[in-house]
Amino acid sequence: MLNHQIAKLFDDMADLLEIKGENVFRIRAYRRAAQNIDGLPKDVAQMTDEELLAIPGIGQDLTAKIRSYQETGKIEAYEKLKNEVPEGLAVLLSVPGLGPKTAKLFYEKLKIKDVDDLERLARAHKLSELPGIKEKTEENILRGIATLKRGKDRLPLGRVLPQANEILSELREKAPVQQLVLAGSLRRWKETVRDVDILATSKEPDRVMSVFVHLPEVREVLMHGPTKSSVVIIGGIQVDLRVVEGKSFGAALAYFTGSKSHNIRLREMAVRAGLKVNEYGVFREKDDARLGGEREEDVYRLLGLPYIAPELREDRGEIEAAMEGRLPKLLELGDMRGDLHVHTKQSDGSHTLEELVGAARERGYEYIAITDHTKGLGVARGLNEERLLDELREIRAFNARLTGFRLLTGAEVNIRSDCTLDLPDEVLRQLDVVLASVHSGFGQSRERITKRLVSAAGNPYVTVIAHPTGRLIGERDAYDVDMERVFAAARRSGKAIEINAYPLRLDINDTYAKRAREMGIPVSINTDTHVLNQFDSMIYGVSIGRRGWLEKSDVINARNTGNLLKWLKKLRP
Ligand code: DGT
Ligand code: CA
Ligand code: ZN
Repeated sequence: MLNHQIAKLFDDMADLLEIKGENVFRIRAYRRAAQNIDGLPKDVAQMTDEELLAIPGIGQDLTAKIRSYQETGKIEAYEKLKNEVPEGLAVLLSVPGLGPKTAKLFYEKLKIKDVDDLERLARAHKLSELPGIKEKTEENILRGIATLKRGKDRLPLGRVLPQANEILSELREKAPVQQLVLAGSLRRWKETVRDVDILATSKEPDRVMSVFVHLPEVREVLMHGPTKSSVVIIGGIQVDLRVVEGKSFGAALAYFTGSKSHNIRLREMAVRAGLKVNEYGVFREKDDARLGGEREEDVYRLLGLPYIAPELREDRGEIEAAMEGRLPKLLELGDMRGDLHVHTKQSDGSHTLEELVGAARERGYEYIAITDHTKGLGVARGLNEERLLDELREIRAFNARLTGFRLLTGAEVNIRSDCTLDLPDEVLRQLDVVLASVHSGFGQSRERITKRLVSAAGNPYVTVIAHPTGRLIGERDAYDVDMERVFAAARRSGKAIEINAYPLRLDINDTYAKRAREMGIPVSINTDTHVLNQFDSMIYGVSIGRRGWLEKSDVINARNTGNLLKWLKKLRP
């Protein structure tokens, strides 16, 4: 999938244009295009020109650039821009949170040439001696450098999973495999992964291995064995494939799904029961008699446990819960009845109400909430009162013509730096769903940011706190916020917390989701759709919810229309 590489190029182009002081609209167009391409679950190489042009921010010019990258691996305009900007400066731009203006300042005043230089000077507080640079900026830069370095060994799930699934479908097509599944952290839906672990059964392991190491996306073969091979594919992702015997498949799947700490706990239980559990099967210790291993359930059954879903296997209490018969009945994708975070053409989305409703119905939903950005977010053409009220009228008129589906009115309002929202209560009270989110002032202190979120949760008309921690996996850390206090505020006011299912957000994360559930705070799992196929990201949000032990009853948009409306009504003063 080329999406990430192209998105990164466009984003770099925006940085370079900014350094050169070019037209702000041009810069924004590149940024917006980058963001939207990165969020697509579908490979741009497989999209028609028409589909590309439907992506917000992508016109004829960028379509041509995408095609050129596809064909030549290069974008001419990017190469040209890069040559016009000093190399050291371009390196600084790779640090998350360090914008072009600041990078230029450092480059010119401090002659910083690489990331190590930058780190050293930030630690020595040399950066904050420059005008306009605060100590907080130094802290943010150090965090950015840490993210950058960490990002090299763990990749975001949302980047790796589509590529892993592509490999699976190619293998299914070209290799003589019987069973073929993902294992490891991907199967557990962990938010970042180190590599892709694939497990298969086959009568001809040799041929499977040979097809695998010759797949078109393979860039390097690390190991080519008779039943195990390792390769590196485009984007620097390592993929391991193992072929095992059918009678061991379940045991191997349990073993290679992990997590390691979950496996260790299982093996301890086995020892106490006079059993031996490994990747080949479950055996009786005293005579090595084979008791099972063909199916994954065997492993749990023979240890006297109910089946534990992969998303729970982190040794976070799931073994105890299984022993005591109190595992959660986990939420499933099919439980979701609608999506409460959807953008239209009115702000930075790219579709009409009609198109969105059609796509939502195809996914079996009963409702969606239209939540365009509001006026504080100029880059996203946020709606002012007047435009929002127009949209509201349009939604009501459209609703009157719908049967068996409900469009909810809404907005995604900005929680401003001074804790106020960018639309007045008289407007908000007319909406069914109000999402409140932070889109600015990420560098503020923990105290201030926490206060912003707490006060938003206290506003009588806010329904959901959206993407509450502001992170972008592998790119931008969460802002500094005391989520415990935000949760306490949400509990007091009965507000819901979002799991934003956009694959690079996954915000809140799994541990916060678990905490929310423990505190009895309702969760809303939403895709933040701007382009139709982003509706399909719901599975990411549901999986994070499952990693947070959520059940159907914990999630407001797993309710049917009537029950959701009842819940919404009770929330209002
Ligand atoms: P990752 O790759 O860091 O994202 O996370 P995993 O969980 O995929 O870890 P990985 O790829 O090293 O190994 C896959 C699974 O294999 C792991 O979840 C559990 C199992 N495994 C690997 N090494 C060991 C080990 O030394 N002991 C045990 N018990 N299990 C192991
Ligand atoms: Ca792995
Ligand atoms: Zn949004």
